[in-house]
Amino acid sequence: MDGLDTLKAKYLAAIATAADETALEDVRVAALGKKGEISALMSGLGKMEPDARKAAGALLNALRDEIDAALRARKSGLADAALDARLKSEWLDVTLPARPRRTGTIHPVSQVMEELTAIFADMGFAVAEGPQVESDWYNFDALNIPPEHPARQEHDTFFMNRAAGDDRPPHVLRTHTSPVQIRAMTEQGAPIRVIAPGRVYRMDMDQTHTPMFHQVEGLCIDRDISMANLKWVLEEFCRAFFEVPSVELRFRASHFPFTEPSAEVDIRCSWEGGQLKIGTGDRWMEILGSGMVHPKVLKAAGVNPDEWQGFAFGMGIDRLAMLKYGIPDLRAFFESDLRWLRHYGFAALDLPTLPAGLSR
Ligand code: 2NM
Repeated sequence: MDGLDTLKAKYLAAIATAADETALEDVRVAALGKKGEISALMSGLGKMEPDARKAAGALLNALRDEIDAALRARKSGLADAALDARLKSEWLDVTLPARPRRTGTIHPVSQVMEELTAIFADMGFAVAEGPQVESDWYNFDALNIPPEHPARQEHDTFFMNRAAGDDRPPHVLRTHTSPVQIRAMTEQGAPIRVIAPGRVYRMDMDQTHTPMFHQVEGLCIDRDISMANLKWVLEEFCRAFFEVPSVELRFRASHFPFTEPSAEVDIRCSWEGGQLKIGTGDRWMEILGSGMVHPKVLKAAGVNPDEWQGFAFGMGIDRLAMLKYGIPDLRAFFESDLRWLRHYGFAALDLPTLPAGLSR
């Protein structure tokens, strides 16, 4: 049994240098397998004298246990190393975005519509919608605009075609969103508080006009609503929309067929170094039209003017967007130029809310 130390050294070295679990298994089979070297020595014990067998058996058992322990230790070391290698090669950053960022953007008009909806919702106004092709009754008659009014004439209004022989008055592309408010009053009655944002159409095309543009109108009817309520609502809107600490508004007497009295509203601003600042300054800029809804308009919408009264106002959304976001050319709004959209567009999913800040 003198060769046991050599045997032990040989197997311990083979175990230490086995490159992977397969090589290690080969070493185990060679040493401790049924036909392995140590197993063979153990089978030989039977032919020995009892005393010699006892001594040799104890030595062989110790050698087998030592080799077995070394095999197990090496095996768990190789398994750990294999797992480490796998984790390294199969590593995946699950926080990476699934797709490239910002494949599309929110148009400034949509952004401003979301902003003003959030502001007016906070003041209790619901959003109302209606058709873009309207009857002339909803677009004109109900709003106290008589047939001979210049706004009705061909040069302002888009008229839809009628079939030959059909001599009913033609439908029109709505020239303002007021018909939406007539429909809302007719359906819901008073009291009512709504805004109507949307597309409107007028036959006009130059530096500052496009045949389709966007308007928002507001309507608030209750038992004792006055111009004072109108002024507060408009100031609150302008302060929130332009994201400034305070604004000053000026009401100028004006005329609209659907309101009495009527007022055009200017906002204080400054124009310094080519930079427009809204809210304070030594200049005034017109931003909207407004007034107390005419009794004839309330009556047309089925609301009793002896019981109810209130204000209405209207302003251009495209112009609001140009003022707030410093966009110089109105016509670029509707050209679908991807470079323009990427430049002036807003990140999708960044919806404007009052608590988070409208435009961030
Ligand atoms: C404006 C100016 C003044 C207005 C009136 C109505 C309705 F339907 F209630 F009569 N809606 N909007 C209104 C009033 C619109 O735009 C410059």
